Amino acid sequence: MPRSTHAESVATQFQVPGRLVALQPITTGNVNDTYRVVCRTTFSEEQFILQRINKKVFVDPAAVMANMKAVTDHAHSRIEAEADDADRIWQLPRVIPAVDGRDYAIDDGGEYWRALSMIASARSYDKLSTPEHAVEAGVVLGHFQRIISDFPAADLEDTLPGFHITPLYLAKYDSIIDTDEARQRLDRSSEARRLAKFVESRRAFASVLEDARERGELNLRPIHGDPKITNIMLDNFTGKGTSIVDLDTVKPGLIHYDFGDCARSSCNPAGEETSDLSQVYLDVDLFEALVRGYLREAAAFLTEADRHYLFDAVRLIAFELGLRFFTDHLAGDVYFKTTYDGHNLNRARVQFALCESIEARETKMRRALG
Ligand code: GN1
Ligand code: MG
Repeated sequence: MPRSTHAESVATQFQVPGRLVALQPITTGNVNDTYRVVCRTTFSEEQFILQRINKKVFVDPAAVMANMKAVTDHAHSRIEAEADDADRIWQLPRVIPAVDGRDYAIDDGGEYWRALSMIASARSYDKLSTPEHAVEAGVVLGHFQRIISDFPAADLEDTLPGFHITPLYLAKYDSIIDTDEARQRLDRSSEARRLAKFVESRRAFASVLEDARERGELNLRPIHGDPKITNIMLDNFTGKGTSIVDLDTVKPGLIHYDFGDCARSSCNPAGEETSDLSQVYLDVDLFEALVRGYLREAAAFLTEADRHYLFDAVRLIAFELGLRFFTDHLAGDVYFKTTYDGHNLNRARVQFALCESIEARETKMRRALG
């Protein structure tokens, strides 16, 4: 059965009133399959997000959903409690229960699906271009981290062991680079060989955050895990940040992974899918604005040591994502979805170019961080 047929049969298994009218694929994610579902009754319409959880990546989908449910319940009550004093209406997707009461439904093929409420009258962007938008991206990330900062990280399961632990991605790379598939791909492309050299030249830096964590300078907290710019929603009516979505990577981690991922995706005006490396750079004005927005919320919970490592986090997460894309290219594109040959190689080129640009702007970026 094609996946969309499964999607259609599973779309009616959640507690949403009405009959199924439409099922539209949303193609932006690199891992899960996502659809917008429209259901109608005789007097109203309800839309929601339906997602097939990629079991190759998330081996325990039920644990992913337990994390998502616990953190969103907590965040919703914090949002409610602060609503009267807030400068906007904050939104956050709600996990919609299946008809049997579980937080997911399983289709005939054993695939796990979840339903999430839609964020009303808001949209996200692949890249950003104005400082105002950057401020909003920073505020949204800082706000989310703040309202979950008092949720005990120990109550969350580690649903993606090794996620954002750069030395482990390096170890994976080392195990792939010697395979026949990788050697063939390296032989075929001088760009691939150039990227391999890039990895070697940054090897020593890869453990900067994990070393700090081992020394006790940084601590595990609940994190979003994937706060790239496409996961941050702005209110259509006010232009203000209103929500962060894509909550399946919520788990214990370093808040630095989040800050680094948000900054590297927000402050590269070319976006992560460009193939024109001359357009890829870290825009310091956007970064300065992002930091301003972020600190407005995050100053309340960041320690001195946390702040010290924020620059390294941006450099590291750009490097790490490049390394993950490059490793996947060498492995034959087994993790990230691709739409053309060499897609992951190109994505890696972009992140490594961004990493170099971040290095060149270190002084200015550290100044912006205060
Ligand atoms: C993946 O699936 P998506 O697009 O939300 C990846 C992130 C990467 C991102 C890069 C679980 O996120 O870590 O930063 O692609 N998610 C997972 O676009 O690996
Ligand atoms: Mg994601």
